[in-house]
Amino acid sequence: MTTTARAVCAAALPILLISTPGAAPSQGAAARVIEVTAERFEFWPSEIVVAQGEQLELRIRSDDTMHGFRIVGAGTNVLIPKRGKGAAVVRFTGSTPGRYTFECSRMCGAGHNFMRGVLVVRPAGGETR
Ligand SMILES: [Cu+2]
Repeated sequence: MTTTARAVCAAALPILLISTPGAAPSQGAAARVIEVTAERFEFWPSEIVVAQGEQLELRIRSDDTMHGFRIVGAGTNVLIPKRGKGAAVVRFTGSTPGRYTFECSRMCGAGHNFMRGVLVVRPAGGETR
């Protein structure tokens, strides 16, 4: 089965800038893909951890109705089609370490305001080797 609707948002974020640090110019600069499920009233996983400079591609699907996915303060806001109608794809590079809240941006019911999670950008070189 393939996705029917695919909203691709190559997010240009003030906080999570799309930038490739002048290293690895290899063609294999593939983003790490994380499948995210949205359903009343939560995202799973609700915590997404990315290393600073790492490229990430979130493929967000709904398990029920339409939802939204917004990264607070970052300008990212996409619509997640309802179950079976495909995924919303958000790509970005975590350029600035920190914790960023993401939340549902489309009213989906009584628990809408609690539908959120956190995106953690870990500083590079913090705990390697
Ligand atoms: Cu909602």
